[in-house]
Amino acid sequence: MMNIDSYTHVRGESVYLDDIPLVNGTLFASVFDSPVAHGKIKSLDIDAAMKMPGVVRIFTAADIPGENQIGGIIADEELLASTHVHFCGMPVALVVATSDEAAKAAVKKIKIEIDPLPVITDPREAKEKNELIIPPRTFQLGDTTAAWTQCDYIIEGSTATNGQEHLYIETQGAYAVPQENSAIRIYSSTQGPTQVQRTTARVLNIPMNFIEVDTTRLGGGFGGKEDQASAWGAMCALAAWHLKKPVKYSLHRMEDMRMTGKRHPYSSDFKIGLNKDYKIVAYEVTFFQNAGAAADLSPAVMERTLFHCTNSYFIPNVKATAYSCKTNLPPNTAFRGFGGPQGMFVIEAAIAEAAAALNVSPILIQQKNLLKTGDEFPYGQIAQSEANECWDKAVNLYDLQKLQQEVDAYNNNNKLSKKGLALMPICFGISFTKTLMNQARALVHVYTDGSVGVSTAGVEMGQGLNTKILQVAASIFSINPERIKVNTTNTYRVANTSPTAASASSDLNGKATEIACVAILQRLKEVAAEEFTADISSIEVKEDCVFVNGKQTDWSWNKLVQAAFVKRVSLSEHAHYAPPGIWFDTTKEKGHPFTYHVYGTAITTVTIDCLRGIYEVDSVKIVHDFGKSMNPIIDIGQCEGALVQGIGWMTMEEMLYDKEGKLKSNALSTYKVPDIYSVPKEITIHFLETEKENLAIFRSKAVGEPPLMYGIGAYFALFNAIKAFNPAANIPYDAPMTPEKVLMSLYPQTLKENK
Ligand code: MTE
Ligand code: LUZ
Ligand code: MOS
Repeated sequence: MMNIDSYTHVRGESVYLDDIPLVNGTLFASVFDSPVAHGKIKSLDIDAAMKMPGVVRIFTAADIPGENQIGGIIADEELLASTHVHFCGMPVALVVATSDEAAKAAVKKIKIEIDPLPVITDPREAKEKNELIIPPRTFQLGDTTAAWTQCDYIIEGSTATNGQEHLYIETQGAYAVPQENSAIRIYSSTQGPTQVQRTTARVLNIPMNFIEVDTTRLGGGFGGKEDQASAWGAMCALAAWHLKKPVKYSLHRMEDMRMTGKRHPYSSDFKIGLNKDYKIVAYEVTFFQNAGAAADLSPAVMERTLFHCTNSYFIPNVKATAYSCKTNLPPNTAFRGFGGPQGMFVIEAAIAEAAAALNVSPILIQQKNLLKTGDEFPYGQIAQSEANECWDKAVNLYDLQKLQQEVDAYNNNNKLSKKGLALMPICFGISFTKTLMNQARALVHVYTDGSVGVSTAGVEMGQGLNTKILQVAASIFSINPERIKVNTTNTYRVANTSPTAASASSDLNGKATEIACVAILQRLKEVAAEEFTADISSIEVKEDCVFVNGKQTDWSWNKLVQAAFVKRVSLSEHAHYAPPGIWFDTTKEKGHPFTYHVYGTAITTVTIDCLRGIYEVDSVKIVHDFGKSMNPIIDIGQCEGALVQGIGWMTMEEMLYDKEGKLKSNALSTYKVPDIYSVPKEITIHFLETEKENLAIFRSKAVGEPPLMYGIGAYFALFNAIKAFNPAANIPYDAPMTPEKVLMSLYPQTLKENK
């Protein structure tokens, strides 16, 4: 089935936050944010701003009736700064005016005096000064200390991966509309409607049942709206509550880039030990996560880094420690992969460094250490591994030997242009690592004309969730998909929802939808059984008709639904799903946190221009474990999109804060993302269809995040191309590998001498 949103998308009719028709009298908000990364507020002067045309009111921390607090995991983040600012871009005041332009103009007139305090931007410096968000955590398997003596080779090194701007096409925003009895409806561009509801209730000190959050769809979230959409919802609600008027705030791109957190930069140290057979015997790694100025989701992101620190390899002795370091940057947050990619980069760098030291191909070390079914992850879960299947399929299907020969031949024949090739296996755990978050609900109504309405906890953000939900309902009822409508995500219809995240929303919400539809279908079958005086087991509903003992009757779906209604049988169901069998004990750092894992392998080939340092990705050839894909068109789209987003993070997206904590890459003129010219010339995706245990919905597997990590392959393919030009190159493991860095690695001596 084609994505059900494509029709309105191509006609420009899809509704995003900024397309919602405005209620008469709507006011517009804009934030005044801190120009300084750390300091004590001496004075805030809003007099000139208040006198600007169209300004209605300016809100500060003093106007908050409830708690001035938006921290989810830890209560450490104010909605509006009261006495101190902790990062450049921290909201201080909220201007409300009769137009967006008037609000923006007034923001410029606000004056603030701040006594500066020391600014930290580097996570290692934060760790030295004991500025930590939470105490460090360590995952351990075997005994690394004893294992070093069994190693024939021991290699150490350091790595860094930079942050990444989400760059959802639709910026953050919210629209709060007052209702009777002081209730508030908030339209929000959020992945977590319940999070917006909960945060607003806390800020306004009103109960959650007075706050309705409604989300039609997002123009992208990528994790950036998992937690960080709440602030704008709460601000609009704060103003609407005081003024009894609708208030809207849709951020401008530069406001969004300046004020919101991004993917966490990491700085890491590794030590890897191998034996003569190239088996990895021991691995120690320390992660320094740059959390920014408040916890946000950093503790959970840090945890997933630890979970994925060995990628798809089995290593018998592992010790992985992570520090969540508090710096004066905007609080960093969820971003597709959620700390997993950062952990995987380090083990891949360790393997590359070991391969260079031992003068063998990294491919040999990767292949020899792939996870097998029955192997234990450092956190105690036993692997059901598809790693070898994906790897072998990729090597054979795409003829790795021939690809490598082509690269070598090209490099022998070309002096100023070199090719590089790298393999990137992935392994990603599916489930929120916090077990309680793995729950979802669906509300299904069959109307008396036979049409069906479905509401779930899931948010459509371009990933095709609504199409998959519709497929579930159409398949269980066996009716024409056109009879079904998937409705907006709304906290009055489905309550206490987890954010749409962790790639698990089709699994969880699809399953809840299935359970609701099966329950309704069962009641409908009972009605048919009575009508045809047949046993319920002989009744089938297929293709809009009722069948008895395999024979079609003259009862259509519509007739069945009407008969049920006349008999006063419920045509509605609210269902709950929580995946069984998952748990984690943080006191032991062991458990079975993931329902299952997703595997895959990518072969990436690149060409670098050795005069200019610029490069192209020639091809990425993937074998990916989709389970039994519910929707191959959507899943290919997810795979391609995630891959390109991963390549962007690894190669060109260069986020830059200066020493004062000011974002320099603050617009699309200074922050480069992949465009049509920089995507791989070829992307081939082979479906490894596995029909194993049904752990998700209809034997499919989650697809949203895992393919992002194939992008890491582009970094190492570039690395290998540089080595082909300059075998002595000492390339730092410092992503992204921008053309500047490629050039520096090609000619380190010459460039130094010319400086
Ligand atoms: N695809 C599009 N087009 N837009 C998005 O914002 N977010 C990604 C992924 N794919 C995203 C996307 C992220 S971060 C996640 S966690 C999953 O979609 C969430 O949706 P799912 O659980 O339905 O896969
Ligand atoms: N969000 C979250 C996530 O809260 N917990 C997770 O484990 C997770 N994983 C991936 C993406 N978002
Ligand atoms: Mo995705 S980072 O789980 O929103």
